[in-house]
Amino acid sequence: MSQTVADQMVLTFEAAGVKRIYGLVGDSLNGFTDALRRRNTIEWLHVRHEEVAAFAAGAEAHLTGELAVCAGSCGPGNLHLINGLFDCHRSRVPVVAIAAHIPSAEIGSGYFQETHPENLFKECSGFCELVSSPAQMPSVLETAIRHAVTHRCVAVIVIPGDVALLPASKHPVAPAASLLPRRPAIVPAPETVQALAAMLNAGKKITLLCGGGCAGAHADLLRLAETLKAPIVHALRGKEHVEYDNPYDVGMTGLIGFSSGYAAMEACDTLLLLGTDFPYRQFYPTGVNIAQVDIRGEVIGRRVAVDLAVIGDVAATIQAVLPQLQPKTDTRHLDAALAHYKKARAGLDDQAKGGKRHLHPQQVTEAASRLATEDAVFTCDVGLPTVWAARHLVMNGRRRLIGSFWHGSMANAMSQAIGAQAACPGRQVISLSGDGGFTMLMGDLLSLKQLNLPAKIIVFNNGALGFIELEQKSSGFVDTGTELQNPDFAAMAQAAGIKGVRITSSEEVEPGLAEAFAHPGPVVIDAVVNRMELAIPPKVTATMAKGFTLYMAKAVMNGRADEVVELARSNVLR
Ligand SMILES: Cc1ncc(C[n+]2csc(CCOP(=O)(O)OP(=O)(O)O)c2C)c(N)n1
Ligand SMILES: [Mg+2]
Repeated sequence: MSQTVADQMVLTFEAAGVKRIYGLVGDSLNGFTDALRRRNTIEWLHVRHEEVAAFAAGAEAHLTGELAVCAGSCGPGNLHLINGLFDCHRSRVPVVAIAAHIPSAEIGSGYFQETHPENLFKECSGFCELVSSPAQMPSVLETAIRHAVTHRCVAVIVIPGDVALLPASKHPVAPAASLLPRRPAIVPAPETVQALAAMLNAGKKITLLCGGGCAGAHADLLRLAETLKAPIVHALRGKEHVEYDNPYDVGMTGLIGFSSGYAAMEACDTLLLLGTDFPYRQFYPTGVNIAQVDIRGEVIGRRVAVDLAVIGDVAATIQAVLPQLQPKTDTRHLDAALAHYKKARAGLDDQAKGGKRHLHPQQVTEAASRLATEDAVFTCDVGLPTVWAARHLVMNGRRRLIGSFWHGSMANAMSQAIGAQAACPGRQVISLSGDGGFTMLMGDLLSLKQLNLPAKIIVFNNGALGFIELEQKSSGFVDTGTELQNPDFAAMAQAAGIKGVRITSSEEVEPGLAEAFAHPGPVVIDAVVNRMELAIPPKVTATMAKGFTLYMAKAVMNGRADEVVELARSNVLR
């Protein structure tokens, strides 16, 4: 049999080092999956929902830094990829998606399952093209791959099922050295480095805000902080890269951050933003000098007015500027920030202690962090699980943390755990799932068993869409539509042939997690946690207090006085 376009696609992915493709089969995709089956070099990981395939590919790309691939069949099949792809695109991880398409002769006829993927995928990709002929395919796929790895984004190739089955063109398969160009180091211009040095030398109280762009720059950051006697605040995406082994760490800022991170930014006279696009304007200080370092010049200054824009890698920029810095000796700003952090940290650690009356999610997270392996991969669902992860997971430079930190979609955690576990079979993978997030894409619990992925899924079973409930209460709304009536998730897992562990009290946390982590296969840990946890962010404390007062008044008026008492009790009498 002569080589088909689909065969050629498989060979190209193989050359690009792709080990597995996540997806779900369908008529229009059969040519491709059959080519995969015949060639037998790339694994087909079939999931129950295409959204999971996209999240899983994104997690693989996040962990490995390499290209990952997902695929969906025509119409609804690839439409289901979209939410997960938005997450990949906004998290800036290299993913190629194959969107199989209806028969080429029918495009535009209003055919069964017809959509226009080039339009649909436009917003969640940096490259999206329709392949209409065999001669066109190699160049489109190669460009998609180069686009994804160069810009760390999603690239989509739309291909009608019949085109995939046509004989391939005579185009040779590109080698890896051509498909996967290495990103060069970006060093800022010499006059920019001088201007940065001048600003930092003039500053008396300097604070660093560090984001995901600080990956790989830990040692450089510490040298900079030491030279400047500067506290290091991080945004959530910076946590896995900057928080560990860091004597200058003063915590996270932002809506779900804690007070010391916010205070260290408020107290400075010079703020240096390093590899962060931290979006919340209200958390930036006013009336201070600000320099921002990023590899993408276009994102500089879009959150806060900056005095100096620096295009460069974080590590390369620090290395360039350090020789021009006069080491500072005054440690008062740093000392104050560290003292504040110590207090804030103690308060948080206190919340993670076992409660007498309730099982607190903070305790479960802290114990999971303590009992997990040194190179564990954690994923956390959007909602309160992200808050607990940000505050109670301890990173060490080898552990990883993946969430939906830009797109902010629910149901990311278990889906990402699937990709993380598939890409790193030897590592412990722990999903911190909300009961809302878990049940949203619960069908793919079955994939853990079917694909033999031993991920540990901790479900924070608080019987509610908790984060939103908290938001509603804190803005003075009486909470509506947030109740979740759940089954016993551990029993449900058992019924599906997956180990289930149910934890209902503080004493059961350690033995329950230890048992789950020791199990060689997948496990669902149903942690029945307190519904009414207060996770009050720093700057909004005052407004929240007002909101809570209003809420309580409304709740009392609505005959829910018991709840008000319970809320107060469960947070005071832990
Ligand atoms: C797909 C999607 N739908 C809705 C939301 C809005 N939202 C954000 S967090 C949240 C609640 C999450 O509930 P759960 O997973 O149970 O976590 P909890 O906060 O209760 O721990 C909702 C509805 C969202 N972010 N994504
Ligand atoms: Mg919940």
